[in-house]
Amino acid sequence: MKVSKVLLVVVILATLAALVGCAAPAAAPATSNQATTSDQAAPADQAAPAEQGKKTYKDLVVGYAQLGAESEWRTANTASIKETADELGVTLKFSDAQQKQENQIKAIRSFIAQGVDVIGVPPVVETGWETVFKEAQDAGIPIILVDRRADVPEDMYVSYLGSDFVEEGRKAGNEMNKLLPDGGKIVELVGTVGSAPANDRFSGFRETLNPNIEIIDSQSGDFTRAKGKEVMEAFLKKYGNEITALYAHNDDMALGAIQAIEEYGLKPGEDIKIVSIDAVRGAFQAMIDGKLNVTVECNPLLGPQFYDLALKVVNGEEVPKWLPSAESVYYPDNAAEVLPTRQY
Ligand code: GYE
Repeated sequence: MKVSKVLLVVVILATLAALVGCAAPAAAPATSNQATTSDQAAPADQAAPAEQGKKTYKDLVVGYAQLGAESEWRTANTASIKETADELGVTLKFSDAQQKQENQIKAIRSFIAQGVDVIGVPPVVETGWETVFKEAQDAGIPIILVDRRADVPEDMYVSYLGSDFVEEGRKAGNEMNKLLPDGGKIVELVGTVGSAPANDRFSGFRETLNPNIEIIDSQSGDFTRAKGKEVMEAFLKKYGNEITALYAHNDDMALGAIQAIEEYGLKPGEDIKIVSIDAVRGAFQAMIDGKLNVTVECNPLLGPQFYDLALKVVNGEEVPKWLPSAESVYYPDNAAEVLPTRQY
């Protein structure tokens, strides 16, 4: 019995050993999996030298195909792009397209020829970018959309840094509802035709506007003060006292319209309520003067986030497809208090 007990123990041990032995090959794939993982992790293991090989702001050469100088917003945006490059030591190649897509395309082609690391572009209009973006892609130069979106497949740009223009339009609609609780007839100054902010501020506004408010006319003022004034003059000529309020897609057009309304002999902000977008300093002054009722913020100070994205992109780091900016709404009651704190 003792012998058979010993035998049993031996058999059990042998079985266990065999099992362990069997387990070994079974574990092998796991080991090789680990090997695969560590193979994949190899670049990370070599992270130290790779880190050293990473670019810094001082190595970065960026081309920025600015769209123009049409508004206070744009002036602040250009300053942010230029000043931040100086502060960080980034080499910036900057061009101003004077609101013309063909000039932006030319600038992008010249940046490609110069072999910059990254191209930043605020597309003046949404369509017509695929050919030139493809040229940049073929040259291995990443495109970052800044401020305005382009209507291209998502793989043609690495990231979009900018505002939620639809949300801005919705906010403007809500503000108009508050100003006109009993309804009214309004006119609209649209931004540059075909641009992302004009398209989205147009549609977002209509999402929230009360049905008792009628939009009696809607024309483009191309985001400029001069055009805003001119179009408002035409509105006044056509509709006169019928107009109860104005929705302007940016502050500059609202400021131009304010002049037109005063020249026509009506009080902006009272006889004709005004809601606009951007929250530039000129809008705060107009609110202090009682000539503008609301401005919805759109942040132009995109320089720091832009170069942060650009550096991450050239170093192969992951970046979000859309980086939205945080924005507010401002009213006349505290405009005097807020104005000195505004950076644009
Ligand atoms: O609101 C307007 C400017 O693209 C967000 O362009 C920008 C717009 C801004 O001219 O003032």
